[in-house]
Amino acid sequence: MNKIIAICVALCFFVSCSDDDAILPELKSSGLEENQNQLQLGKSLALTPSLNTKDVDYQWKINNEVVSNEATLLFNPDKIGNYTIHFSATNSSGTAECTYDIEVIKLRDKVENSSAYLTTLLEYKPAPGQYINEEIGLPENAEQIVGEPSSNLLTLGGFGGYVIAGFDHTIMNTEGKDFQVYANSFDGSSEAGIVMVMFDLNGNDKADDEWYELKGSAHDDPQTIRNYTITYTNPKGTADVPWTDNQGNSGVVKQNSYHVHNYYPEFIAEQDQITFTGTLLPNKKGTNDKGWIVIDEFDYGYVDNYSEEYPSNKANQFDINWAIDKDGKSVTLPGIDFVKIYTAVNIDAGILGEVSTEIKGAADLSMLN
Ligand SMILES: [Ca+2]
Ligand SMILES: [Ca+2]
Ligand SMILES: [Ca+2]
Repeated sequence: MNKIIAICVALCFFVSCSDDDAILPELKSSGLEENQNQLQLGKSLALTPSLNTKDVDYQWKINNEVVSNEATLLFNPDKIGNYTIHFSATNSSGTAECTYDIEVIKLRDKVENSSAYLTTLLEYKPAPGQYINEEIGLPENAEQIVGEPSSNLLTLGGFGGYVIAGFDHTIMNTEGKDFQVYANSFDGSSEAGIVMVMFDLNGNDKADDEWYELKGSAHDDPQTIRNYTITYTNPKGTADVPWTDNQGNSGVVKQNSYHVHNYYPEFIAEQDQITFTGTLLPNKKGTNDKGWIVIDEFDYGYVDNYSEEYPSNKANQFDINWAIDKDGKSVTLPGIDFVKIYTAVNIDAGILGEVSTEIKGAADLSMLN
């Protein structure tokens, strides 16, 4: 069971009775509303179970420690985590009990000066590509995805190349789409990238929690390959970059005459080989009526993809509810703090070179007009 979506209802019952004169204590309600199993750190929760009698001794325990003998517990935790709260009301006739499971989470709330856009670049590790080691494929350029998007691009190279960046607040998972990623797609040039998202569950402002893939429209396509792995070898010079994958295929990221230099990223730590793993999307390469190479779009759910919402936003929009875990199961996240975007196709587009996702930035939709 996923911790985040754990549905923890209050379990209430009465335990024993005797033939004493006191009224047997009975719970009318737990005092906990539905969907109240999550509490934001810094907020408090008043628990007042309603009983048929006040002629009882109250006891509250938090994680097995007695903390109060009042009728109401003001739960005011100072740490995130999972709490088991136990209530009992006892008199000479018996006991009524109630258990509450509360998950305390920390959201990085929007404040007055919060930015709608990415505020922190955490990692840029592109795969080989024709633009790598030149302007739009250099680490000093990667910072340009922070802040309001400009005309500047960041290329991620071939399959698996990625960038990780963060927002200065938690983007809440609201009804419908929650954030967008800016790119340079146009009709016939969709270079699909997958978005992974992370909620700062441990509340330490660091991207050290779990990544969840956002599933797009090709998720159930039989040609989509999850856990696709590719390894590129550095030719250490101006030459094609060889690759092998875990499907028994091999090939090269081919040199072209427009970009004459090594396509293997010369600024990453791995200077012999680099391996990337992710979900490989189907190859939508074709030719149009003029005979030009085109890469068709997916319906929704990918970056640098000419889907329906793209032309008016110059961006692809995403719903946090599309998140799936590593087994492909849907998860419900309260919000997200970090994104990881990677090129999700392995396509040689001939004269156009390898297909590589480009991005310009990302934004919290709740903060755009
Ligand atoms: Ca949403
Ligand atoms: Ca964290
Ligand atoms: Ca592009």
